[in-house]
Amino acid sequence: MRTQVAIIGAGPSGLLLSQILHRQGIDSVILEQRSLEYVLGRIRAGVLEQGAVKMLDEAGVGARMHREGLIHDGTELCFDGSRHRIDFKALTGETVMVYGQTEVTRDLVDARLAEGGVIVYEAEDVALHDFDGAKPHVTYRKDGVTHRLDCDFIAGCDGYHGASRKAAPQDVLKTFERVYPFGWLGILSETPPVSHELIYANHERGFALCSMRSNVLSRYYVQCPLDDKVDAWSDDRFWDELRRRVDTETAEALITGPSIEKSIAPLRSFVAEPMKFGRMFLVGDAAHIVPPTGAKGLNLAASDVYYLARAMIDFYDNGSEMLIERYSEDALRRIWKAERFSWWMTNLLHTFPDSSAFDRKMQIAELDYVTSSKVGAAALAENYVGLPY
Ligand code: FAS
Ligand code: PHB
Repeated sequence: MRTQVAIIGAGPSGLLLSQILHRQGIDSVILEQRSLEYVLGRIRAGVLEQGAVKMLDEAGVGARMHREGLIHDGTELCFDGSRHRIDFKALTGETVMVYGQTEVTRDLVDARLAEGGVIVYEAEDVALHDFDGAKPHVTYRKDGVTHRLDCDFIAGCDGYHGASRKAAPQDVLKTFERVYPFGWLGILSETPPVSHELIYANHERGFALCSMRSNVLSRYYVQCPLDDKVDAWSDDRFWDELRRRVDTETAEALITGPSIEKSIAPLRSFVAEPMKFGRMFLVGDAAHIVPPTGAKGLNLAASDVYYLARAMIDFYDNGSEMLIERYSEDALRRIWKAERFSWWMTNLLHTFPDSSAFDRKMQIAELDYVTSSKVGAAALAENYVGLPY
């Protein structure tokens, strides 16, 4: 089998890249190790920057997002027992879209399949070959049969644990990492959100976040120890802890209900450089991870796809390799600024086991500054709504 672009991974990166290339007449095949049901069952991101919204519109998959998504003009920071609003729209003229990654993935899969896209689910033992040579190709096993997929390019969209970064020459690859000493315990509940915007709470007991997927589906998180277990958290324990970490008004307004999903996610900052190895490119979580505090993970995947799709289209339309050669540099410039913002938000809002009383005072002073200074609030707002591509 042959295609122009072999894409490994049918998460948001792989699907969005395939859909955008298809609309420019460039064919691709996506190889996904899991089943579609498994991929759709993962509860992940919730907030889209305008850049990602534009990418989904350009990919022709924005209709349901605009129908069902929620436009948010701002967010609230809760500390010292009160909430303080950051007005994105007034400070930047921009807003964000609240629309779950599960729905983004579903919309992209529907579009790819409706437009004849080839997605091989449950593809096992995907391996990358000769991406530095004349015959880049990928092999994989499906239903016990080994297949070879010849291609011009390989896009490694296979996430943090994927095969692509592992296939890169390890003497060339440089990685940068910060692992945080806590995780996020998240639940999904079929209850109305406690507020019409997100609330990020800094409390001495730990961070909490009040988010949502729709007006009838809420998403909440509390910071928990890295070695914590989901089984140790009954729904009642979760709701009690969430109430203790937010302001009184929010705690009293909270409508609780049974959790329909409950999971713990670790937090890390991670970047792999470079993101191009011959004819193989790393995209999205395969190249970088951010702590979800800044809501950047899915949005960085979208900007990587923007840079790579632009480069591939230029190559096929004009025979130019300039943007192909610049992909890693262009993508990393935006990635590092999002890494900084996500690291900053995580340090601002979480309790750290080794924090001193002085460190805590610095956190509260920084929160007081960004919520009382127009310039400070604007700096947070422009990063949250998304820096330009
Ligand atoms: P993905 O990991 O989504 O997709 C990679 C795909 O490749 C997967 O389907 C995987 O099965 C497949 N794959 C892996 N190895 C393979 C192989 N060898 N062969 C074939 N296929 C392979 N971001 C936010 O903005 N906000 C959040 O709140 C948030 N919460 C998150 C919670 C968790 C638990 C995790 C893990 C991530 C979270 N993220 C969040 C980040 C997340 O949304 C990612 O940024 C986003 O999924 C990136 O998309 P992809 O790059 O496509 O990677
Ligand atoms: C979510 O709704 O899952 C979400 C929203 C914003 C974040 C992190 C997670 O910063």
